[in-house]
Amino acid sequence: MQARLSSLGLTDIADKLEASERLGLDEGVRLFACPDLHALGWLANREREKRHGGHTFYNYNLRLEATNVCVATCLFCSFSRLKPGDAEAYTLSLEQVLDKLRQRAHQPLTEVHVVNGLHPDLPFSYYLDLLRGLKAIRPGVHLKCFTAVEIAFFSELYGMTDEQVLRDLMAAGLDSLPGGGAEVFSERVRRKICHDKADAYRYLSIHRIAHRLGMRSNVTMLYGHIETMEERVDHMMRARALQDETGGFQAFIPLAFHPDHNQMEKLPAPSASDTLRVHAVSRLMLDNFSHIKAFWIATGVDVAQVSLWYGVDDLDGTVQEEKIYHMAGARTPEILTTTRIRALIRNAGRLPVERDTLYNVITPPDAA
Ligand code: V47
Repeated sequence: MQARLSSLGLTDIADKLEASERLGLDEGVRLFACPDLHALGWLANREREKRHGGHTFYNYNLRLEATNVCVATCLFCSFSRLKPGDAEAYTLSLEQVLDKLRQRAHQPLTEVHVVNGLHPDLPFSYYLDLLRGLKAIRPGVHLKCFTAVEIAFFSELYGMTDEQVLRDLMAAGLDSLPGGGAEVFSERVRRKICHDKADAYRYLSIHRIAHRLGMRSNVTMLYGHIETMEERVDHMMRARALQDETGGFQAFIPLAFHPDHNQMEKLPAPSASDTLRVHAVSRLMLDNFSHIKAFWIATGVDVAQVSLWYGVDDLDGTVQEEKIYHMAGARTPEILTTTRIRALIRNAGRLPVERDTLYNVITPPDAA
C-alpha cells in the first residue's frame, strides 16, 4: 500500500494520519481528487479500526414525521408541502403520532427520531405535548427530535430565544438533537438551495447551546448536488471546529441527494463511488468525531454495507417509517429488522453492536 500511496502522491497525508495529525482544507480536497477509491478506503478504514476495530453500531429506532407542512422552500426537498390545504399536505394529531408508538409496544425500541416541516400555525404546546406524550408511553425511550432549523423556526414563531426553546423542550422530554438541516454550510450553496431557513451560523450556534445544556447531537451533510469539493471539506471543518469547542457531536452523517420530485430533479443522484468517497473523506477529516454514520435509507443497503470498509462504523437503525427519502425516489426498504441489520454487518465481515442513542451497548457482537 505504501508504494500505491506514494504513486498517488498521498504519502504526506498518510504519514500525517498515522501520526494522528489533523488534515487541512487542501489535503481534504486532494483526497476528493484522488482517483484511487480503494486507497482512500484503506486510509479511512485504518482510522475507523483505530477507533472501533470491526465494531459496527446500529440501534432499534423509529422515525416519525408529524407534519410535512413547511414554509421553507428548499429546492432539494420532495417531502414538504407549503400550505396546510395543499394536496398531500398532512399534519397528524397528537393522538395519531402517539398511536404509532403505542402500536409498537412489543418492540424493544430505544429511540424515537422526529423530524417535521416548519409548520406556521401549530402552537408550541403541540411539540411539548408530543414529547410528554411519547415519554409517558415509553419513559425509557430516547427522544431525538427537531433539527436546529426547526428550533430556530420555533424561536422566531413563538418569540423566544433559542436557549429558552431548547430548555422548554428538554423539560418536556427532549433528549438530543438530530443532525438534519445542515445541508452544506457554504453561504453560496445555502443561498441557492435553501435561502429561507436558518443559516450555517445559526445551525451551529443552536448545536453549541444544546451541547452546553448537556444534550448530544449529530451533524449531517447533504452531498451530490451543486456543492464543490472545497465546500464539502469546508463543511466538515466547520463541524470539526465546533466539536473542538464542545465535544457534543456524536456522529457525522453524509446524506446522498435524492433527485426525484423536487426542484433539482434534473441533477443525477450521486454515484456509489462518490458515496464511498464522501464517507471515507469524512472519516479522514473528522479526527475528533467518534462516529461516521451511513444512513442506509440514503446510501442504499448495499453501498452502506461496503461503506463499512470505507470509514463508516454506524448504520443508523431500523427506522421503520421514513418519508423524506422515499418521497424523493429512494428505493430502499422503509424498515430493516435488527436480524437483517446484524446479518448485513456480519456478511460484510464486521461485528454488529446494538447501541442506544448515546452509544451505550445494548447487544454486544457475540450475543446474537
Ligand atoms: O435535513 C431532504 C435531507 C435531512 C432530501 O441525526 C434530503 O441521526 C437527500 O437529517 N435528498 C433529514 N436528502 C434527515 C436527517 C437524518 C437522517 C438520519 C439520521 C439523522 C441523525 C438525521 O434529509 C434533511 C435534509 O438534509 N433531505 N430532502 C433529498 N431530496
